[in-house]
Amino acid sequence: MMNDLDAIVATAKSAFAQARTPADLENAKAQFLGKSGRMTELMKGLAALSVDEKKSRGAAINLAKQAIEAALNASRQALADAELATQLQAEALDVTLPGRQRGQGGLHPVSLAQERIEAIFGSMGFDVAQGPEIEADWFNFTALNTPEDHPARSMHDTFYVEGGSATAPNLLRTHTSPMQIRYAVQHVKRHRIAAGDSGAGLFSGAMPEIRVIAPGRTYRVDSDATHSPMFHQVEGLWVGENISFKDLKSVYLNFITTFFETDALQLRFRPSYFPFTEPSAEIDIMFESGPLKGRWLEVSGSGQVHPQVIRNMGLDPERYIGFAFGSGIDRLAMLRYGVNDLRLFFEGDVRFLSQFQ
Ligand code: 2NL
Repeated sequence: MMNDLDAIVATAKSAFAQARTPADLENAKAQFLGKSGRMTELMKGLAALSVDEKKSRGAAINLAKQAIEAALNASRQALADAELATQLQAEALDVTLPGRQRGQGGLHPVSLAQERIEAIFGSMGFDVAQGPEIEADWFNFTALNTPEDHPARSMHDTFYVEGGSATAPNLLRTHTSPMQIRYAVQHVKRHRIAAGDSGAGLFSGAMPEIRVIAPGRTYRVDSDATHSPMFHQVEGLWVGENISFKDLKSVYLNFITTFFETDALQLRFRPSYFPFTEPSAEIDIMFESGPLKGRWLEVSGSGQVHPQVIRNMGLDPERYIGFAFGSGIDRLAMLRYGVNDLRLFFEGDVRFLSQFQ
């Protein structure tokens, strides 16, 4: 038979065990050990007993109280342990997981292609010239021997911008050749002054060769799967006293085999027409292996710089002659990286771009 004290101890133990929080537990404690708790009430009851009864009843109550305190401490400890376990669980750290890193950026494939082009022509002694994308009509068309009524000058093909005049409109350059004109004019000015020349008229004195490429953004009113209103071009120019098509062929062949990292390709010149070169030729290549094998691919326009363009550089065409070419960087990048839609380059989709890191 359970006496009244054992019953209180059992009730206290089960009340403590049910406590889910320290606050629950302290409330339960108050019911048994507090000022008006069950044990305190029992102690008060001792006053009415005889000395002998007080002794034995008091000892029994004390034992019960100690049992309740022990159960309370055990429950406090259990709650603290559980809380610690929960906290450790929440803060669990798997030191074997890979670290979280800041995303690694990378160059755009068109920039990668442009860097390769600059390095390759740099190794052949070409300077790299960069300049304005908003150009004057003179540098973009007239200096390049483009007739006043040439269709390329129409609003249909060229983006004209505010700020120019009717006779000298400002436009978005349609190729990077205007930069080569700027470069050539500066080159000629500098060297004729260095040679003690007065600087008037066309220059026919001695001068170091002009060897330059002009890479960069260009703009035309055109937009479909193979044309973007903004695209990238690289033009090359080599002007000296005896620079011929054989130099163009060796330079371009060296460039294209290095760019694509293969000698297994053929190169051909196909007669063409540009206002700024005479004669003019398209340059085609054909890979002898790989996924593009066996198809002629147009990669550049080229030609011997037109005498009028040589004059517009300030040079005497009786002494100076050379070649020029213009290639689309985007198209070269598509061929090199196996991209089949030009628009992928300009949509900014990270899933596409991150493949080039
Ligand atoms: C094309 C055609 C070409 C040139 C660009 C050039 C530059 C100067 C003088 C003479 Cl400064 N010519 N550039 C010459 C022939 C062709 O590019 O369709 N490119 C994609």
